Amino acid sequence: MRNSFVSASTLVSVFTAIFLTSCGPAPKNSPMLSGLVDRFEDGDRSNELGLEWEAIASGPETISTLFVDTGGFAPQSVYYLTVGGSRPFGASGSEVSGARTRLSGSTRDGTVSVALADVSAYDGLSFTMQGTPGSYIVQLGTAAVSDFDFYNIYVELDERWRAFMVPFEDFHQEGFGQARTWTGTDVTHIAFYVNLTGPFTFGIDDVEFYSEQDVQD
Ligand SMILES: [Ca+2]
Ligand SMILES: [Ca+2]
Repeated sequence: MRNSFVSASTLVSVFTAIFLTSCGPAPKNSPMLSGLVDRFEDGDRSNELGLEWEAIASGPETISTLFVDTGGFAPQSVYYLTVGGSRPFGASGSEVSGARTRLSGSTRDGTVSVALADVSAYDGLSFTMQGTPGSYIVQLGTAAVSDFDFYNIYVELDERWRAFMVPFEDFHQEGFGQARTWTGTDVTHIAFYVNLTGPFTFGIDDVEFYSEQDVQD
């Protein structure tokens, strides 16, 4: 009984948030219905909230493109996201290259508008990746951070798929901006960037917020 009540009320708040934000005023924080961000199994470039994955390349000679490819981490996976590009030798930390998906905001055509994602019910982010051997950055953005000093973790990849489960407390600001306490109530984006330089290709799949309780059940 309790479960059905919770899911019904969550559903109502998400719908409320979608309609409220399309009408204008300050975005509200809405709990994510499920922790799932994307497994790419529908073959498109929109996440489960309906917001797009975007190729991000900032800085001279920095290139990034993305497309949905066949395969993935799990044996039953049909699709995953491939990111390819290059990042010049000596590129600075702000010259990023990779992929980003928003968890708040609107699509360009205005058909989807999502309030700030409240993931405080979850304990961390899980995802699977593989890629050109080297170091990569996985980033969580929040509305409280206004100077780009978002929360990062670093992972080492090679061509083999690997599954990661990273608790929120392992994500850290770099320290060039103002320190902000992580609340999980105002998440704006997830990004996957290369930390290596040179040409690269990497894959992303199974992006999901997890709770320890669900993992143990
Ligand atoms: Ca998949
Ligand atoms: Ca999709």
